[in-house]
Amino acid sequence: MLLILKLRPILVLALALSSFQCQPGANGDATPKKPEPPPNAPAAVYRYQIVNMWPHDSNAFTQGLILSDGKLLESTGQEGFSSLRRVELETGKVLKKVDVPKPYFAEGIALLNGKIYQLTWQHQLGFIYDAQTFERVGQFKYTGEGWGLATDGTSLILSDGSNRLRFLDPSDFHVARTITVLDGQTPVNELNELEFVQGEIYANVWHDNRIATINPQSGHVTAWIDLNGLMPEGELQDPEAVLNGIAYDQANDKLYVTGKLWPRLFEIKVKK
Ligand SMILES: [Ca+2]
Repeated sequence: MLLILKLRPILVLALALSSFQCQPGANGDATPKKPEPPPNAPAAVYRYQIVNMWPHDSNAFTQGLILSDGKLLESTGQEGFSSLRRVELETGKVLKKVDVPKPYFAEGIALLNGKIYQLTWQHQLGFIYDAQTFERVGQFKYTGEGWGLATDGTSLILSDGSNRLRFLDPSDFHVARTITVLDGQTPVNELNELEFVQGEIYANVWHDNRIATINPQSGHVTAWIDLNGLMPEGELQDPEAVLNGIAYDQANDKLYVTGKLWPRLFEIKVKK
């Protein structure tokens, strides 16, 4: 009995240590991870608040949107109207523009290490520009369609109209990995314009007024940002004038959204 009593403090200490060591991260990673709902759970739905509203070129068929150094970078689509632009946020004024010639239909863009990467829809060819001068400095190939593009700072993340996202290595454009995007167990297809926001991928979904927020490791939709009502439908004439275009100002934690042929661009705050 006396022996057990003497051993007990050691036992308690050992248990405390083992439970401490098992705490966060099963693989030894002590970094606290954002809790994720179980895979089968439906994603949360968030609403929004308009912080600011700015003019946007209602002839711009927006396919890619980025914020860099306080200016917008925008890619516009449609054959014969495709372009890469630098745009003044507050006025919508186009400060610099290069046209993408026929037959190309420009799609998503990403900015990585001083270069802008721009997809084309069906030509399996991307263009690379110097981010300052817009001089074309190269091109790259990929299979399938090109829809949206973003970067996590290492890879280029490409959507192709399916529920798959490809992570391309920018050194040689090989597919480093892919994720399949699911809301619970439902595939989320037609993923379009993309943005990397605080460790998650934000994705427009074609003809949907909601943005999916996606875990870049698992592909699970963690939430929907419901933007219904943001742009009154009565003000849009073209059925293809849909929500498309997400830009994130990392330095100031500001989120911007617009749509194809929309006359306005919005800064929004997500209400969780
Ligand atoms: Ca974007």
